Amino acid sequence: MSVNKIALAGNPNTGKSTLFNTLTGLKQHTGNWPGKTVVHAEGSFEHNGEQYVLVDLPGTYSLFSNSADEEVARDYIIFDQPDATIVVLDATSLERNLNLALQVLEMTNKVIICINLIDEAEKKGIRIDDKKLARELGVPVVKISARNKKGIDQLLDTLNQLVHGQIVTTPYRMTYSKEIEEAILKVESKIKGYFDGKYPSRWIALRLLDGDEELILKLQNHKNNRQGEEITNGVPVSVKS
Ligand SMILES: Nc1nc2c(ncn2[C@@H]2O[C@H](COP(=O)(O)OP(=O)(O)OP(=O)(O)O)[C@@H](O)[C@H]2O)c(=O)[nH]1
Ligand SMILES: [Mg+2]
Repeated sequence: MSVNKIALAGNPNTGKSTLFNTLTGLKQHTGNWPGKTVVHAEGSFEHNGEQYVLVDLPGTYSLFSNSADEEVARDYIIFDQPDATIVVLDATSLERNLNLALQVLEMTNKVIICINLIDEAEKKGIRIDDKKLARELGVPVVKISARNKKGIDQLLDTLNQLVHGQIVTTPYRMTYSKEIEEAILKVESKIKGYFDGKYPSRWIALRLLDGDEELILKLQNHKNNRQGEEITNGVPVSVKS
């Protein structure tokens, strides 16, 4: 049976680790990400007979690799290509939190928006129209309270449907000016050919147009390391000689 890799992303202090602990209980390992003094927590759980590995990414406000935390979170989504990324948002400051959500939506189709601290929002009289948000963002939106263990079953059922392809997403993507969109198209077609469509080409095109040279080196390294490997279900498997 295959194991589904799930990432938890979000701003600092949105309850990612609380959700992580709720889902994984005591089945977790912690350490540092390779070469970084950034805590890595990984745990596992089962739902409906399905196995999941959950990775608690560092909390960040963006994913532009301006810090070790951002780099770790970005690289995990781009290179490890989880089966789903749950973006945890704070219901009491949605507007600020949606910035990171939009960045994740540009990187992958497999996203669930999880609005946490819904109990706090209710206390403050904030009402969130999750259905409207889901329509506008093109991905499932689930409201939870990780601390009070509310909405967890719905989150897990949504996750189950997403990893089985029963939910098809159409993530919201920013449209830029005509000049930028033309430049994206040109760069994107080259990227698709060069990387065999393995990475999110529009997102890479945007990063390259932004002058992220370090990303080019990383992508090249990743491509070279993958040569001689066969990819099965998104997981590299060494080819037997
Ligand atoms: N009221 C309420 N508080 C919550 C909920 N979920 C988490 N918290 C609290 O929010 C605070 C931050 O939670 P964490 O789980 O540490 O947040 P985090 O996203 O892992 O934070 P970083 O690791 O710093 O990015 C803690 O005090 C939690 O107890 C919730 O559903 N309701
Ligand atoms: Mg945490």
